[in-house]
Amino acid sequence: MEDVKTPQLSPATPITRRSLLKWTGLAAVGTAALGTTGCAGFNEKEPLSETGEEAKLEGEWIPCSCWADCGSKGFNKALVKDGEVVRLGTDQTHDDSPDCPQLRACARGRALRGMIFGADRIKYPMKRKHWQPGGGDAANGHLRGVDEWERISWEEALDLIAGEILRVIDTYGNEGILLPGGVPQRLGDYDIGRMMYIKGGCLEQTGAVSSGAWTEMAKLIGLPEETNDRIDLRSSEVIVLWGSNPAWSRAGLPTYDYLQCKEAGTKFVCVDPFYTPTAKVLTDDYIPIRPGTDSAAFLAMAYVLLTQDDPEANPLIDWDFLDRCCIGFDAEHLPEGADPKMNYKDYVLGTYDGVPKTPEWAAEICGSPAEDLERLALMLGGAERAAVITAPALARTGSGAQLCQNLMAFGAMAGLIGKPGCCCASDCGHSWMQGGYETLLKGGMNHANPRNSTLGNMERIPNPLEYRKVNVNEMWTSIVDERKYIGLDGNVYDNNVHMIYDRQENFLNQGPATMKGIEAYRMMDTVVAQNLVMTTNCKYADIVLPVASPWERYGDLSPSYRESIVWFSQVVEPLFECKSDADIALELADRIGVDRSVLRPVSEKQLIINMVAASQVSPNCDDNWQNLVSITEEDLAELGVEGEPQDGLVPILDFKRDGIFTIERSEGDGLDFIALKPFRDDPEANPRPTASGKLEIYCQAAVDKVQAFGFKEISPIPEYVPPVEGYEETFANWETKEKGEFPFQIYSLHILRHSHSTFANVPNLREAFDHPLYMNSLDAERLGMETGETVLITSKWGKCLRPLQVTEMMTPGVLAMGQGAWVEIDEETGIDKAGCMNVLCGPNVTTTGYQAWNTCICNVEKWDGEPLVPDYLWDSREVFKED
Ligand SMILES: Nc1nc2c(c(=O)[nH]1)N[C@H]1C(S)=C(S)[C@@H](COP(=O)(O)OP(=O)(O)OC[C@H]3O[C@@H](n4cnc5c(=O)[nH]c(N)nc54)[C@H](O)[C@@H]3O)O[C@H]1N2
Ligand SMILES: Nc1nc2c(c(=O)[nH]1)N[C@H]1C(S)=C(S)[C@@H](COP(=O)(O)OP(=O)(O)OC[C@H]3O[C@@H](n4cnc5c(=O)[nH]c(N)nc54)[C@H](O)[C@@H]3O)O[C@H]1N2
Ligand SMILES: [Mo]
Repeated sequence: MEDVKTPQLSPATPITRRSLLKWTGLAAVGTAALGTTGCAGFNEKEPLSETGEEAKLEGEWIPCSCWADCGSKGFNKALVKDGEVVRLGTDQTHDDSPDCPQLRACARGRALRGMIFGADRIKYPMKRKHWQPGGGDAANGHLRGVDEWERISWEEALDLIAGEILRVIDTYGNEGILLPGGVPQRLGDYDIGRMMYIKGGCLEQTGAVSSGAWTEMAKLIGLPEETNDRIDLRSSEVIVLWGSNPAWSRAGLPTYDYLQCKEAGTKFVCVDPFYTPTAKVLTDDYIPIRPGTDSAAFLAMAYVLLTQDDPEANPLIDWDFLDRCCIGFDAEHLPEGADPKMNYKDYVLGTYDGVPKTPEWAAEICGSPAEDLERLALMLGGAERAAVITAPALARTGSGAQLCQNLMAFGAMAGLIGKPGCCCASDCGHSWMQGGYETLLKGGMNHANPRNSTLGNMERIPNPLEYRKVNVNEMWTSIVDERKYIGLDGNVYDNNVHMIYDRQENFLNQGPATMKGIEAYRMMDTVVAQNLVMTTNCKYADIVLPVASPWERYGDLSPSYRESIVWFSQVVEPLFECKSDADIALELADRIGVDRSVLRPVSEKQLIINMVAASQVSPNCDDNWQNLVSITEEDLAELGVEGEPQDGLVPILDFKRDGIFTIERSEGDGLDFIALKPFRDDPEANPRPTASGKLEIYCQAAVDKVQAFGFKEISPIPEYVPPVEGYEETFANWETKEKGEFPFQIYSLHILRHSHSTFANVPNLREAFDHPLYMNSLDAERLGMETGETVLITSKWGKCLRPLQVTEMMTPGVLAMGQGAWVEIDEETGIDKAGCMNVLCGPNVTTTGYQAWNTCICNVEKWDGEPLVPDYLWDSREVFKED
């Protein structure tokens, strides 16, 4: 990866013991849990023993896995000695082998100490100096983000928050309180959220995050986000990684698994705007493409198959599958009442619109050479064993809905669905879900597996205002501009939000249009944020509460891979004055008149044990589910919880000690997962959950669904639709190819430095993994720009600075940078110097309301102000410093 690394911009400050202490914040922490520190490295407080054997280290190893919402899911453990974490370790429960690899921790998991004990850790409840309750001028909203902080007591903080909740509900109704956040959350979700639901509801955000358009389209058209599992894929002749960069965004095992495929003879092709680190390791063949234009490429490949297929001499199309398993491919396979002209085949051939979707037609749009698209189509059409695996990134574009349908249509046509070594799917962004939902293990928790939502036996309470959620793309504009939004039920509502309560997310930073978000925050009566560290939403809040991290609580249960599950336990006592989300909710509940026994019928410990007890395993992958853990009366007494004894595969206390359970896999073990195989084999017996039971290349349900959302319209068949802020909009004149005010496309990458905005403050990770703006050398030459210089990026929505990385690995005309940096606005110029991608991304509404970060346009200029200092040298956001 050295060639994509930004050279240092100024000589690095030598790392002294003092500066290391300052960075990790360890020196500042006064609790016994932390103690003194050495300088061997931020994770290694003690040098390895002379022989290097971990076993010789004293202390207790406690499973302490990382909870960040990231694609990796490695396993972490902490060596705790005298109440201090002295070392981090990883999975050693079994020998490492390609078939049954250890779940090694990634760089971010290894940096957990730097975050948990770091300087940005929030220590005490705080109030913004010039904020007063009651709304109006007393809030001094314009000072959010720049005001001073005062330390206050928990009593005062909770009384103020409860008072504001009651006042806002009283004055504006329950929809006066907004709880942002679009990612399914852990236990925290059932605390403040649950409290508000019991209290009559609150306004929440809607709009798919990770999976983009797939979230709705997968159900409507019938193609799940499921690839075949890692061992089956070793039998593929070709795997096309169509915009997928596991070396960065699934930093656990997926790249290693793909290496096993390569070892077994699989050829890799990569289609991506970026010649990624994954492509460098795996691919024999690379095809560039512009963001948001993939549908055009798939249509062109379909054109090649349709025009060159010869069922006898050169079979390229799986006519049998199209006939049995799909609707909408041609005029003979349309649902009743459909316009016979509206079919995929005639659209591809241009029969009615006069535009044949040839490779040359596509090349002009997507920038991929026409001959490459033709070559790839011929490689895939009718292939014995070939897979096209995309990242969800492609569906996080303005034309993501069409992309989903196009991928499915091409895959069905080429015969790549439902067979060993074949699949055509999005890999859904998380290694623990690779191989689909057909896991061999199901944790008894909520969002791990849709087949089990016991939530540790805690009854789910719905939000009474569920039907009117505000779409994330309108969340800030409906406060700042229109004051109206379209609810989930399709009705238009007034935006009445006067209070924002931020919990386990950082959506001001992570949702589109951060600058609009800051404006919206500044218009509020009251903003509360509770977090571990001083994230963006805390910085712009009025009251900030310090939260105990999962290391400081009873622990949590987390799926880790198709065949592994992790249970991690408490490592240290809560730091400073931190409290868990659960305890904060209970104390607020008392103050706002919510019954704490309904809010929290069981303790956190009991809840987790309930989930562990409810976890199940299907070791033979045959739907014969068994309990994961056995429990005896003695175990219950030892754990101090209630429950029933049960039989299971592992004694519960062994699982608690080891923290990880893995089903050993081997080739030919019969546990492979092949997506959609039962459906291909017998579509009548195993229908898809679509209106027709088949894969819907013609999908009326999608038309209806999109209409119900009220933002856009969609065709029933997969077309190419230029997205808002797509390539086409970089031109003032498409015909003459004269560029416009925003001549570049820019898109986000999930980079190794952080998991979204989590870990983005850890200096060691900032230094280890840079965060530049990637630009092709042809563009740089034309603009007279060089690697290392600071450049100014301007979009319709904001401006930010970045050091430039000139590279041949980015498609010309396309720029990219990592997402997740904590926005750092210069109040005088309004320019963000941290490189927060959402300063640039627009709140552009999409078909089904998902977020379209990867279609954004911008300009880039030389910067004549002060050059950026490398961000690992920046001050922390520590508020109350302790010497
Ligand atoms: N290190 C790290 N890993 C993570 C995360 C993190 O924050 N940091 N987040 C995790 C989460 S929650 C998620 S949802 C996943 C997201 O995972 P992904 O969607 O896989 O991640 P991205 O980096 O956005 O995109 C992957 C690849 O798609 C390419 N790409 C982007 N847009 C397009 C396009 O329009 N067309 C084509 N052909 N290619 C495109 C990019 O160049 C990149 O190589 O990552 C997970 N993994
Ligand atoms: N431009 C652009 N933006 C993107 C993306 C992109 O590709 N491009 N990707 C998007 C994707 S896929 C995702 S999933 C989202 C993720 O966006 P978010 O869901 O906002 O995720 P994080 O930024 O990791 O923020 C999680 C926060 O929760 C805090 N936290 C962790 N545990 C606890 C706890 O127990 N209690 C409390 N109170 N707080 C806790 C963490 O410290 C952290 O600040 O970002 C999205 N944003
Ligand atoms: Mo995500």
